[in-house]
Amino acid sequence: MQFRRNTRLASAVGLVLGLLCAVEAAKVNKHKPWIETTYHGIVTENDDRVLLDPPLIALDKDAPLRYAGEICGFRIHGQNVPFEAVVLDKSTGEGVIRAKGPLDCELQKEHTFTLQAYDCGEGPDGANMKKSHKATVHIQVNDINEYAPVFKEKSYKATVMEGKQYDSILRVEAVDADCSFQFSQICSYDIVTPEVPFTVDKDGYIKNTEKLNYGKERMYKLTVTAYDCGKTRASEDVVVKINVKPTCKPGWTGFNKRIEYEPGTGSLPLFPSVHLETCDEPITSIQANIELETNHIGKGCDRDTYSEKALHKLCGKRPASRPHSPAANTLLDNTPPASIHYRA
Ligand SMILES: [Ca+2]
Ligand SMILES: [Ca+2]
Ligand SMILES: [Ca+2]
Repeated sequence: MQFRRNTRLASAVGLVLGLLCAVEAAKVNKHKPWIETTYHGIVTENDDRVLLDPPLIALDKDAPLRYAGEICGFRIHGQNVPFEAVVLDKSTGEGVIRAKGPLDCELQKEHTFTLQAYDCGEGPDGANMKKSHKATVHIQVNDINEYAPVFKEKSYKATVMEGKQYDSILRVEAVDADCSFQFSQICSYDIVTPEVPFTVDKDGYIKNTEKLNYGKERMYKLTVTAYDCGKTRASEDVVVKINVKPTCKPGWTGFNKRIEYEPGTGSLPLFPSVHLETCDEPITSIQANIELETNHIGKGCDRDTYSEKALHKLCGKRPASRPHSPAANTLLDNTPPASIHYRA
């Protein structure tokens, strides 16, 4: 009996001493937690996992003491920071940073804020809790290729001269709303229409691969598309119309070389709608020679036997009329169907 009583007493004393020691030890929180000074993180937009370098671990020299040596939390400082930091393991101080919601790289590419770790204090109530210094955290939001290239114009058109080789006829241009260079840059343009004598380069400049012929094709209609550097094709291809203009030749137009005239019908304008094509070149002087010829001289026409005066009368010549310029309404005098020679 004596032996059993002594054993009980010793156990009770030991328990009390042990508890006292534990309480005494827990009351001492000597050290504040320690974290790195700078962290760099990467998160992909529309994801919440942040890959942190170095990994987030808060150390406390009071470890392995309960409470004082444990990490109870991380605190983020900054306005509207879309991240939170949580403790994964109190005793190792391991934690993670994660996005509170989906991130949009197109809205904001980078986030910077400060982070602080705190230990568990001296007991379950967290009394005398100690905080670490503030670390700076930079987080970069990685892009997802969500946007397709979009052409700036609804359609494009240009006019080219036939027989000419162009370095550039026109430029098509597409833009892309993604936030990264890779997914927003246009890497290539492509002419979708097969077998057309045109190429497009990576900057969107279109040129002809051979000289064009107005007689063969007056207008080309090309469909062009664009790809971003993530190989996403434009949401809508664009139409490019290229008109071929015939080569300009300077000279007179708008007249007939042969004119029928019935004797006795009075005066007849020879060139009522004649036009001098100058091909937009500057003019220094214009010279025009008009020669009228009959077709039937020597073929039984008897009018040559008339005197000039009689011919004038017969053909109804007005006294003052005299051919002067092809552009004016030159009057046909006594000449039957005529050939006109001109020089400009
Ligand atoms: Ca501590
Ligand atoms: Ca994106
Ligand atoms: Ca894109």
